[in-house]
Amino acid sequence: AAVEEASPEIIFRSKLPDIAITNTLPLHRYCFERLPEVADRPCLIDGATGAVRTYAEVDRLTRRLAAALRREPFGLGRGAVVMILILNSAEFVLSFFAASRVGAAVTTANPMSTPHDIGNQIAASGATVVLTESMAVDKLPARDGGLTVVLIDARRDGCLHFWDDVMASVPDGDQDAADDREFDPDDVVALPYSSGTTGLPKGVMLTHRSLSTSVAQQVDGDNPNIGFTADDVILCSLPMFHIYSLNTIMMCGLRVGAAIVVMRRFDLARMMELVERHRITIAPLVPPIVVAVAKSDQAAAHDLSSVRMVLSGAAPMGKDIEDAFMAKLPGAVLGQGYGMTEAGPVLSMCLAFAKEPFKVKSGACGTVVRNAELKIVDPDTAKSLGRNQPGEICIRGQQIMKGYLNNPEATDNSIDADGWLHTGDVGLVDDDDEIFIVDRLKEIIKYKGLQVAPAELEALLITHPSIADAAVVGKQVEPEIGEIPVAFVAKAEGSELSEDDVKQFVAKEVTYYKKVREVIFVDKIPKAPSGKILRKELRKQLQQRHPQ
Ligand code: 4UW
Repeated sequence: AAVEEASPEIIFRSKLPDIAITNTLPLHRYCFERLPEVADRPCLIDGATGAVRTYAEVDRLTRRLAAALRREPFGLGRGAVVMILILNSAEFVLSFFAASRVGAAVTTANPMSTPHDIGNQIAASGATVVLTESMAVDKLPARDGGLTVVLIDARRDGCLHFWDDVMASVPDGDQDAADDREFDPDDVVALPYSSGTTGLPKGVMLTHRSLSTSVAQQVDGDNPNIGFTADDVILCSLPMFHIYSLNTIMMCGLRVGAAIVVMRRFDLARMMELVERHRITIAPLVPPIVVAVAKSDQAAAHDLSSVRMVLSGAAPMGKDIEDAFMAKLPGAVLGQGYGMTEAGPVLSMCLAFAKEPFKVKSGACGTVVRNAELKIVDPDTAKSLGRNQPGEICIRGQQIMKGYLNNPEATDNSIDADGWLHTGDVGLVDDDDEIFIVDRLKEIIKYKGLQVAPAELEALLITHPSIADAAVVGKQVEPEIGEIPVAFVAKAEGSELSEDDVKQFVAKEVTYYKKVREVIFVDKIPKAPSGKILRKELRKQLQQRHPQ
């Protein structure tokens, strides 16, 4: 047969020129590179108390914590793994950068998670130290010497207190000063868990190089894609354990020397109060919050005029929501970013956020970030597609993950031999280089922007004695939520199982956002001969039951 001529790939790039990126520094140094200029400026502002910590203080405390983490009983160094199981707080930020300083990787988790999920992640990541708070400490696995636990907000037998024991153990002046210990930019520094395109959550290895590249792609250069400055006051109401907040708020905010207003957790009324009180200029949000603001009648009661930029991402947001929101905050620019944990995470960002902004369309989720390549691939033929043709979005660049921890097979299924990360998202690039996401090939369900892995719920469901087989798919609901997990259940013979029984069985075992919210009983789960669940078929069935 004739050798087929390789057709040239169609690659999309940013409208912003590439820049020189220094991505060989340890991440903490990269994020604090402007320290000399911003030392006395506010870095972290506690939303609840108003307490302010300057850049110099945050740097000093981070060094002190790092010094403690190097000593007994921690003895941490390069290659160690630390779990941060804390809601948004200064302690979260200090712990993250102290771990980076000692060469350790941080695995982040939701303190609202169940003991089962937390235990799994500790075991899978190999974490030997957990920094946590009272609300989560009882969910940690029994400790037989293998785990050192630090509590930020209480004293407890068998745990060290963050301030009184750990920080206090390092005399002033004895803090970690060394900046150039043995280090490789390809060392893992963050290890968030994500299910990616299929299966159970896996450890996503993000390195110093990948994260500093991603931060640079967003906020560096003469015309940064997101024009954050040291004068900005950035709202941090999204959970730092999720990559969106960790990267685009925390790391990018620190890199530019901005003030970050830390909310322990999201609350609409409190958020508006804080915007007014601290004259917040940047509000990174997710679509459910954008909708809540758009619908809220409290918005008029607060002076929100300081907000100049509103970012949305982590789930789809339609043009109608954008338009309703803009009517409430006419002075702000609203735009979307598109991220995926494995992509480092930002693939594309709205160019209306640039220092010299571009005109953009509502409903778009930005243009591919600079210093990266994006292509759209036909899922059937693997050929790259031109403009306005939907296909699987793929991204290549130094920002993407190194791979999944201890899982070369999943890594190879996700990053191909040419270095392209396949996202499992279906989208197109239009004539103005703007990206529109139109569908999802992968299994994940996004409940209020948080990942729900169907495989996890399916594995749980089939442990029920009255369930013969089960499959879980997402169903689109109101934009305040996005999608909910729906379980298709085939009952065991003779079983009297009810919808409520199934819901309660799952609710007892999983974190709130992973609950099964609807149950459909079927005779059989449709499967391919290989045993793979035919999710498309189930989604079609859902649509037929609830025509939109
Ligand atoms: N539109 C439609 C979007 C969008 C989207 C994501 O939980 P993960 O792994 O990761 C994220 C990260 C989001 C993010 C990070 C940094 C940032 O600046 C920003 O925008 C301001 C967003 O969500 O889930 C990844 C999956 O979530 C969906 C998509 O399916 C993706 O693969 N997703 N953003 N704008 N869908």
